[in-house]
Amino acid sequence: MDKVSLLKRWCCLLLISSFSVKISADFDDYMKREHSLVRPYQGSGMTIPHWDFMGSTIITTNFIRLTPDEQSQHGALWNTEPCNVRNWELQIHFKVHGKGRDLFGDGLAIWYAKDRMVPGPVFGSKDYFHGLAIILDTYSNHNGPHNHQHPYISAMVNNGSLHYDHDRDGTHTQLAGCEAKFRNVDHDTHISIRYERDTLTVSTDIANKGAWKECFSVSEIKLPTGYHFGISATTGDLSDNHEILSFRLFELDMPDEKDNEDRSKIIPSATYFEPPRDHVEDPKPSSLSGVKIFLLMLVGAIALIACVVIGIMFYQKHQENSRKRFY
Ligand SMILES: [Ca+2]
Repeated sequence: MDKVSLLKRWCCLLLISSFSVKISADFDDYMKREHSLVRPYQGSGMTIPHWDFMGSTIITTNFIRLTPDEQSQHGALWNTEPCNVRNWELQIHFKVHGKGRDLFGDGLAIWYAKDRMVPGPVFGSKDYFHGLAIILDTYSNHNGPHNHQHPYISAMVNNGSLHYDHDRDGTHTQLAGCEAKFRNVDHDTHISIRYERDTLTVSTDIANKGAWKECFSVSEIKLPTGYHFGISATTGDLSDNHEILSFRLFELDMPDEKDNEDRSKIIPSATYFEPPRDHVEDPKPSSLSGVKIFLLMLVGAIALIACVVIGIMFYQKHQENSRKRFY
C-alpha cells in the first residue's frame, strides 16, 4: 500500500471513529442514566444504583418482578434521584402475564410523585398523592355500565386532595384514557409517557409493530421539577405477574425555551378533566344514614305542611258553605 492510500485509510478510520464517539456521546446525554434502569440492573450486592425497591419486588438477570402471580401482593420500584429535567420522555418496557384467562388483576401505576416508597391502596402506592400517575388497570371494579374494556390506561394528576376510587376504576378523576390489550401477549410491550411543554402524551407499542400508537394527549398540565419517578403494582383476590424490563428517561431538547423559570414550587394541576362516565350507584349502607334520612324528613315535612294547608282550605270552604246556608 502506498503512503497516500495509507493516509486516506487513516483519515477515513479517524473520521468514522470520531463520528461514532459523537453519536454515543449524544445518546448518553439524551438518556438520563440517574433516572433510568437497564440491564444489568444490579450493582454490588442486592442494590440497584439510583433505585430502591420494596414489597414483593424481586430482581432477576432479565427482569424486575413487582408482583408474582399470587394473591395480595404489592411491589414498587422508586428512583432515588429527584428529577430536575423539565421536558422528558419516559419509555418503559413491561410485561403483564398470568395463569388467569378471564380473571386477573389488579394492574400497575407509573409515578412522577412527591412522596416515594410509601405503600398504599393505589396499585401499591399512596392515595392523595402529589403528582402524576399513569395507571395500567387490568381489572374492572366498576359495577355500573362501562363504556370501555380493560386493560385500560389512564392518567391522573393530583395536588394531594383527590382520592383514587377503585370502585369507579378512577373514572371520576381521570384526565383521559384508552383501552390497551397488553396482557398475556407473546411479543414485547412498551409504554411511552411524554411530558413536553406542559402537554402529556401517552403512547403504546403493544401490537408488535415496533411503532408508537397514541393513547391520549392532554395539554395544560403543570408538574413541578424535583419529584421522583416510580412504578408499583398490586394483586388482590386476582393476580398477575407484573414485570419491568427497562425504564428509560430521555431529556427532550427545547432550544427555544427560556430556562430561567423556577418550576420547583409548582403545584400539580390539570386544566381539563374527562367528564365522569355513566354509572349506577352501588348500594352502600353508609350513604343511607346522612343524606337519605334528611331527604325523608324533608319529604315528610312537606307532606305535613300540605296536609295542614289543604285542611285549613277545606275548613274555610266548609265554614263559607255553612254561612251561605245560614243566610
Ligand atoms: Ca380496576
